Amino acid sequence: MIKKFIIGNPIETDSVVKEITATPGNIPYFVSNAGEKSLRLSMTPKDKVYGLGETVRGINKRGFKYTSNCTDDHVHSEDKSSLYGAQNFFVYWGSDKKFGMYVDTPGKVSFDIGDKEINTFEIDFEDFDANIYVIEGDSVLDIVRQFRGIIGKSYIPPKWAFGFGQSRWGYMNEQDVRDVVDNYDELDMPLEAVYLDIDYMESYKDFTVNKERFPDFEGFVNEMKGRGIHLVPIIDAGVKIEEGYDVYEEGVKEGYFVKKESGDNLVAAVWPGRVHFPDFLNEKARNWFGNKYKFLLDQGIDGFWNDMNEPAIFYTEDHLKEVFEKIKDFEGQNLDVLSFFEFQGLVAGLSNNEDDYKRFYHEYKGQKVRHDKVHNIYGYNMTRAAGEAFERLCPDKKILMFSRASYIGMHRYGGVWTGDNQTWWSHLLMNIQQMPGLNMCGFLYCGADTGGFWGDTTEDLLMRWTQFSIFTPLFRNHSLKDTRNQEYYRFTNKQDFRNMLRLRYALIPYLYDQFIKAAESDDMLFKPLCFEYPEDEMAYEVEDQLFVGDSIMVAPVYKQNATGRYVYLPQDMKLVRFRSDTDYDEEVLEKGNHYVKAKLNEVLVFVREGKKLPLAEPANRTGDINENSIKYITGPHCN
Ligand code: MIG
Repeated sequence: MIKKFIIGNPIETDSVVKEITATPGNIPYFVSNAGEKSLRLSMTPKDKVYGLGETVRGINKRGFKYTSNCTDDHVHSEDKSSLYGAQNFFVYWGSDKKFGMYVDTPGKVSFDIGDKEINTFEIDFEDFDANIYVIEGDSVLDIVRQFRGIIGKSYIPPKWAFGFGQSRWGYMNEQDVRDVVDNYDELDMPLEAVYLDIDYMESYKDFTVNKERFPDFEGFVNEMKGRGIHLVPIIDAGVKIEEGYDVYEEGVKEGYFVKKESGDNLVAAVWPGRVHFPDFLNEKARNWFGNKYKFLLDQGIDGFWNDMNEPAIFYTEDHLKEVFEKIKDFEGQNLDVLSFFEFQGLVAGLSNNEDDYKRFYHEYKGQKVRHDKVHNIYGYNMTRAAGEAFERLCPDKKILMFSRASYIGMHRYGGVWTGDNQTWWSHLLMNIQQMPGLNMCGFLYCGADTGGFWGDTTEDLLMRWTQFSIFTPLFRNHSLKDTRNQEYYRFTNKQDFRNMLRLRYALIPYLYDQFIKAAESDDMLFKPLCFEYPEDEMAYEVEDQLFVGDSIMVAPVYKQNATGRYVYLPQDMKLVRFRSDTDYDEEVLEKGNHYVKAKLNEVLVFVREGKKLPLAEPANRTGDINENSIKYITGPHCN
């Protein structure tokens, strides 16, 4: 059962697609305090809170404050309240209170779940305006299903998007890309896609291709297609200011860019230097920008990733001017403890500055709205622009699309990747723990930069990370320019990596099938143990194992130098220790705790009681997997 409550005068986000009549009166469970712009609830120590999408820390969100405020911050340490996404849905699973809540507001909102006061859950609003949906149900999964039922079906990518994608910021030209494909092919390693980062563009201009680096782009796309490889270019939110550049000129002429109070287009800077930001909230601008993807679609491109759409801002021209002015005052002075840090902060504070988000306006649903009031739906609407355009331009074809910034509602148009992580073991664990929260909020097609984006990866970290990523719908190895190259063929144990890639391809029929089922039935692909075993006290303790679909549980090794790990089985299961799709040992283990060995080249999968895991004979491309080759590994008590 779902009830809607309205606080103040909310700005609509189009995230809920089902018409629900608002119930007058107070929001249940919480005490509302309009003066403090907050909702407050007393928790008992055993109560649990799940959800909130892509956030730091564990699966049970208690013990920290999370702020929905799409942020370009690449240091996802556990003290960070805001990452790239804003997904305001959670399930409260307490001893006497059990409910789900979706706080639909496009501005900033914080969920303090026992941070300031250990047993108090406080939702703090920047503006006390929101549509609140309260959902009652029999179980966490039932509440999730009901919630997903009102936000519309999750995006389904083409099947090839379950193949493996190699990426790196630093592939400069077609030869770099060709080399990657050659290397994978030579070692007979599966590969499906190569990602094109900003260097494919001409001067970082969206919907252009650098002619020197890719002299015949369409020909190159076809050459790759002939080899079964998809090229997936990046698209950035900012549009370069440059005379003669059609996207810039049309946007100016039609008034499609975001504007300052004065009515002038906002001048901000990102990769190309000065840019304007398209007003994705304006329906006309959204249609216009969406149609621009045609430039690449027409050349055979069938997948994209949308970046920098929080939006990330290096600086705004106005703020930069102010800083240059202020800096003069510091010249020739004795910079002491206070003045030095103030001076340093002037420049450091230029990028992604909160005040800059108050300098510009959108034309949203016929109203002029200041950006900070709708900040969290900007990236969502960029991806919506693309998704809606694909429906117009190529209704019969599925296009791969995922985004960095997100808000609930965007899950209908694309997936997400979790942005710039680090080459840290803790970020492998974070990747594992973020998946259920994302799934709860409708984001099924997701994954992280396997191996870590910032910093130099190590072979063992990449191996363990890969052993988890072979289960995530988006499986991409991506890294930052000038860090250690981390394509799989660069390492000592190439055969082990090849085996893991082949295992992924053996699993694709299962994963895709389970994905489609989850999308169609508003279910989750990755489930924490306690969602399926709510009566099992121990299951609530386990935050590093997940069910993947109906048949299996994974227990990734995410610690440096570990040669095994403790695993909790909520029921009898069959352990399958995979070294490759054909080389594995099996053992039935009883419900309870076990220490399970896993060498660096071994991945642990547990087949559930009464279930079967289908494994296909792998191929190097998704389209070459022969579904008739499927064999089954059966769980215990399976007939
Ligand atoms: O801030 O396009 O998260 O994946 O390689 C850097 C360059 C801009 C950020 C993305 C990252 C991508 C990078 N981009």
